[in-house]
Amino acid sequence: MSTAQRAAAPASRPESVSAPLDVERIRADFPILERKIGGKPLVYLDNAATAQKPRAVIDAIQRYYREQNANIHRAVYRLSEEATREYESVRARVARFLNAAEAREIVFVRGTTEAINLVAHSFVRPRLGPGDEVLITAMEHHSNIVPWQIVCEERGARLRVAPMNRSGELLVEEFEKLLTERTKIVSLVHVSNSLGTVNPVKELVSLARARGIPVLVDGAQAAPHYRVDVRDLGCDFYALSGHKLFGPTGIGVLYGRAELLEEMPPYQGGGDMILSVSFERTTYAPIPAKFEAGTPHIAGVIGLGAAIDYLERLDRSQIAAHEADLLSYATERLSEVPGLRIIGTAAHKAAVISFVLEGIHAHDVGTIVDQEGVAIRTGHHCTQPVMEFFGVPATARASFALYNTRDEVDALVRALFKVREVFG
Ligand code: 7TS
Repeated sequence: MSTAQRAAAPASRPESVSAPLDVERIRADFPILERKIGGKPLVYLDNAATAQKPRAVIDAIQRYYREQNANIHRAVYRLSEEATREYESVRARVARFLNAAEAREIVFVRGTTEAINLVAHSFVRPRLGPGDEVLITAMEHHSNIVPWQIVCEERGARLRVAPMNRSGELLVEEFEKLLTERTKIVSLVHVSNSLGTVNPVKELVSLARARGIPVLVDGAQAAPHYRVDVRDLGCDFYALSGHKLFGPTGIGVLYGRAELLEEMPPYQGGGDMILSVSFERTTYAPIPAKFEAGTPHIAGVIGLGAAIDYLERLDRSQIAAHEADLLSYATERLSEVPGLRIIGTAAHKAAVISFVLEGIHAHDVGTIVDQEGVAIRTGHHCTQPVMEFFGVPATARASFALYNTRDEVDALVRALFKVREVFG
């Protein structure tokens, strides 16, 4: 099965999974899950916003600061060499994690947002003229809308939006119709953060690439849950955030095909991204250093490496099966709550459930379930156009990760019945 098919697999595939995920063992790896909130066990269901961190990640960051802290790439002493080696070894591990062809195709950035901005400004902006188009989809996060608006406005280009249906599924035929000789890039989300939709990325990439159009995939919500193979997907760029992948905040990855990264001008100027500097002329370092100006988030990279190692030690298909089970169980249980409507009912969904409770504002829902120790996100989830499409100001959203359990789904449902009680 290809990556895209695997990522798009709607339900658990128990036949392909040897044993269920040992969730209790996994929970023991995440110290924060021992916390109580107002005397009640924390039920953390906001994993799409950020995931919790296993001890391995926390320890790796601490070890770096306690034992290895030095700036990288610029000193001959052992400590700095050690830190440099660690930092660069994570690049190689990320490349393997994404099945990139080479480590130099991995650029460390602050997160998905910065990765998209980098591509918008360095790759697309110079190629964009009046009348040209950038194609996104109707379910993008603001970070995959606004950077394109900025460059389109500056260059007199046009942002086009491929529509979705009322289930939150992309209309592939409409997408295809919007691919023209004017399209300079397609930038689309792999898994929607507010609807949970898993897009058929491999198919969409191949439609665009067949017309010579480069594709960026926003993988912020996909990488934590599915095995991503950038070469199998065939995309030109892939963006992800470390903090959603059980790693630290402030670190993320831009994968870019070497050929394209090499053509691109630097995004920021400064130390570490140059070969030589004079007042007359500066020459740039080869990729990926060209895109990593200044002292990077060394501890973040090391923490990200530990997060990837942690995930690699687990069976990703077991994780996918466990999350699919949580999705179907939660979908079923939530339907018992009177007046609850799920927003986003795509056939291929990740374990993200947005919902509204008739007559009650999402923020009130969030506040009351918090009193029961249940953390869910409420609001527009940085997808205001999605809210507008579904005609709601906001939703409540439960998003699951490998350490969540059916008991936690039950806790959410109990808390929602309390909300109903309070609001009558
Ligand atoms: N793309 C998607 C699909 C996202 O879900 C997010 C963050 C981003 C991009 C931006 O990632 P960042 O790490 O650069 O901020 N999504 C969410 C969310 O759903 N709730 O809080 C942040």
